[in-house]
Parts: sequence; C-alpha cells; structure tokens
Amino acid sequence: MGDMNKLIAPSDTALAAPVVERVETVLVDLPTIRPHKLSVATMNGQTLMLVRITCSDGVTGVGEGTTIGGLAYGGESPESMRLAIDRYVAPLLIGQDATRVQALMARVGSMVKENRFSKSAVETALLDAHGKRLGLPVSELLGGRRRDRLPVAWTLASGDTGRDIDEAERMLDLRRHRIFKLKIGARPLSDDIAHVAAIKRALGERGAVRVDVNMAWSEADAARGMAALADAGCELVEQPVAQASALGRLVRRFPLALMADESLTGPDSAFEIARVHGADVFAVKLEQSGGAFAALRVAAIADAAGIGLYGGTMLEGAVGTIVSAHAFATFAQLQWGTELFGPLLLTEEILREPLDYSDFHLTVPTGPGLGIALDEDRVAAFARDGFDRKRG
Ligand code: MUC
Ligand code: MG
Repeated sequence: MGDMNKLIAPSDTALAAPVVERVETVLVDLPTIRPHKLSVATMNGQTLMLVRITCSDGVTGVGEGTTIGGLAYGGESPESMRLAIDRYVAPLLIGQDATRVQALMARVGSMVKENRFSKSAVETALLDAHGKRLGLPVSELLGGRRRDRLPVAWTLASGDTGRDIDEAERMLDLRRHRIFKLKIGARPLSDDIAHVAAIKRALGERGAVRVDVNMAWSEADAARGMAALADAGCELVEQPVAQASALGRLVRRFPLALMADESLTGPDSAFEIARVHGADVFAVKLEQSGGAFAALRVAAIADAAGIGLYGGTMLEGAVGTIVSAHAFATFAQLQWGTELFGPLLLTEEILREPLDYSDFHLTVPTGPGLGIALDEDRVAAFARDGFDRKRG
C-alpha cells in the first residue's frame, strides 16, 4: 500500500513546475561590415542586449533586444532595455512557473507598460528555455512551422550608388540575396530617385528592388517620389511618411506596394491600419510588436484584412534573427519574404555554429528551443561587462 501511494503521489519536488531562478543581461558591441546609412542614423556597429534566463530545472534560455542607432529609431535603447529588465521585469519573473510563457508575459505586461523590445527579448529567452525543456523548436511552441527556409532580402545602404551595385552583384554571385532593399530619404528626392533607378537598371530582372524611407518624406514628397519610384522599376516602398493617416492616403495611388513599418507597433496599430486598409503590406517585427506571440497576432490581422506579410528586422544579431525566423516560419502567408540578414551585417560570429544562409534563403534551425548555441567566449570578448557582473 505504501508503495502504491508513492506511485500515485510523487514527491512535491517531482510535481513542482520549474521556476525562473536568474535573469542576467549583457550588452555586446559588434562592428558592422561597413557603415549602414539610414535616413535616421548611420550605424558603424550594433549593440545586442542579450538576456539569459536560468530556471530551477537547470534549463537556460537566451533572448535579444536591439535598436537602430541608439534612440534614433524608437523609444528604447539597448541600455534602457537592460535597465528595464534588470530593475523591473526580472523581479516579476523570479520564482514564477517558467513553463507558462504566455501567462508570465501577461504578468509582465500588467506591471510594465510599453517597453515592447525589452519584453520581446525576455519572451524569447523564456521560449528558448521552454523549447529546450520540451525538446521542441520554438516554431512548434508558436503553433507549428509551415516552412523550413525563408527568402532573405539584403539592404543596400553604403550611401554610394556604385558601391551598392557592386555589393548587389556580389550577393547575386554568392546566391545569398536577390531581393534588395535600398535605404533612402536622407538625400534630396531627385538624388534618391536617380540612385534607385541606376541600381534597378544595373540589376534588371536579376534582382527585385524595394526602398525604405524610414519616414523621412513629407506626404507631398512621397506622392512625387512614389510615382518616380514606380517608373524606375521599384516594386515596394516602406514607410515613406511618419503618419499612418498619410500612409492611408498614399496607398494604391501608384503602381507599387506600400508597406507599413514604424507605424506598426503591435496588434492595436495593426488593427487600426487594417481597418482603413492603410497599407498593402505589413513589415512584421517581433521587437516592434512586443514579442513573438504579439507578432503572430499582427500577422493574423493582416491575413484577415488581405494585407500582405513581410518578415522585418531590427538588425538583430543571431538570437533575435532566429526567434523571428521561428515566428515567420509559422505564418500562413509570407508573400514578401523576409529581411533576416542582421547577423551578416556584423563582422563577428557569436554562435558556435553559424546560421545557414544559402541559395537565397535562411534555414530555420530544427533543434530544441531556438536551435542555436552562443559561443560564450566570443560573447564575453565583445561584452561591455559580463553576464556575471556584480551590480550595486
Ligand atoms: C527598417 O527600418 O526596416 C531593416 C533593414 C535595415 O537595413 O534596417 C532595418 C530597419
Ligand atoms: Mg523599415
């Protein structure tokens, strides 16, 4: 009888769910392969804010937050993410059931407003840990993958037309990218149009050309610019203006697609844009959405509204890129491919096994969790201070 009781009533320890034990953050500064020029900033490097979560069952998970040009792109910076997580998010996680990722993120959401990038990083670490615990890739935790490989665009942003053409030719030769996104908006409109037209002329049918203005144009500039871009053979313009209402007035007036990026800040804004059909395409970004689950909701809204989908990037390193890949692999539609090239813009490899970019695609890892392993020595070599630093 005693033995029987043991079988049906295992010890408390065996029943107890693993809890979050430790949350650590680190800033990792990595150089870019060349200056990356956007209308909002010129990047010579990227800072990865990495978060590592250790659970009571010994499982760890890693997440990442990045921004573009510090605070030039949005309201969070790598430093502010670290502070938000160390000071406000970590105490909400410690001691909580690590297997209930959505419930845990809802708890964080109720106590921490905004800070979508920080939340995305933390959610990634929880998903990585839980996937490892269950022996499942993150894509399976997000509903199940529909594809194993994702088309990846490359961004031409050297600031020089000839150099951009050479770079595009190299990418075509390598069979790494055949979709090119050009960063424009910093120069006079006519210079930008000449730049785009020259690149499209050089590539012809071998490469698709799209542009990202990062909100730099007025509505009047955008109307002139979009007409000229369409004539130059550009197939899509991303966020030419800041206001979502102006996007809505520009959409479908010109024979090229209009994509929302900065205006998309999660499911609420996605619903608002979809309600007025204010874009042809959504650039879904996990960080901007507030995490992978929120990004799935943005994608579902787009699907319901007949809006196309594109897998965007915040120029993340390997960790942020791969959680995005897991999420995009589950999307019902991914009509415009992705731009998950972030790790390729960095000079340094921080993974034990590099990601597989080949034949114009990124392969989504199949191992448990994110399916990648950090090279801790490389991370330590580029860390401003280590994961294990003591803070006052
Ligand atoms: C953005 O605005 O889309 C994506 C590619 C790139 O070069 O910058 C990012 C940000
Ligand atoms: Mg953009």
